[in-house]
Amino acid sequence: MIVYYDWNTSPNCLKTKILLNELGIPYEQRNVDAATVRGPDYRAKFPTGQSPALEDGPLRLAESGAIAYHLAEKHGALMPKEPNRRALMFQAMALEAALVAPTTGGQGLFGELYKPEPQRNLPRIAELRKRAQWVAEVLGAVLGERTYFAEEFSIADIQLYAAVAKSLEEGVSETPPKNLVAWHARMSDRPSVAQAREQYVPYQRKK
Ligand SMILES: N[C@@H](CCC(=O)N[C@@H](CS)C(=O)NCC(=O)O)C(=O)O
Repeated sequence: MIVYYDWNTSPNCLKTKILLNELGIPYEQRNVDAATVRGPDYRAKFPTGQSPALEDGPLRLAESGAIAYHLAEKHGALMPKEPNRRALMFQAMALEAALVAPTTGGQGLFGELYKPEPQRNLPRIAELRKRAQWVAEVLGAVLGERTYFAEEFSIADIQLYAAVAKSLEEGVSETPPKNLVAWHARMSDRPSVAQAREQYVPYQRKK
């Protein structure tokens, strides 16, 4: 059985939880925290020292995107078969890793905002906020009139959801594209997402 390492405050783990819910496959969950992922036992298995991570038989896998590709492929779900839709899925997966995560993730805006106030880099925060607005516009333009990023629901929507939800819900973009707001509402209504969010305890800003 798959062993899944979950950190309940992690938006990256939120993606994997949604994925597991959508696939409906059995797995054993091991809860981790900062001390676990930074410890030598965990790092010996997963050199990045990050969650989410997975053991699937002899396979040890970190990186939410790699986990998504692996499980979707293995279970023949959540990846369009039609080549153009599949290409749109790859594009959205790449945008998440190349644009969204570096802008808003732990190395980006939210990483900066979650530092104790005296350590925050205010000019960098201002720059990242502007960039986050631009990234939201790019995502809105890429999504266009579609219901989901690859026309049909896919791992790309799951991969983008955590950061987009956090940004929209925390008011990062002053004027987020309407179609992206509608996509977020559509995603939040999915039972897999609602259920994953029940176990998710987002980081709180430090004063
Ligand atoms: N690119 C990775 C990012 C994973 C990541 O940053 N995980 C954070 C939790 S959200 C983590 O485990 N950080 C390790 C630490 O804080 O020491 C992914 O998509 O899985």
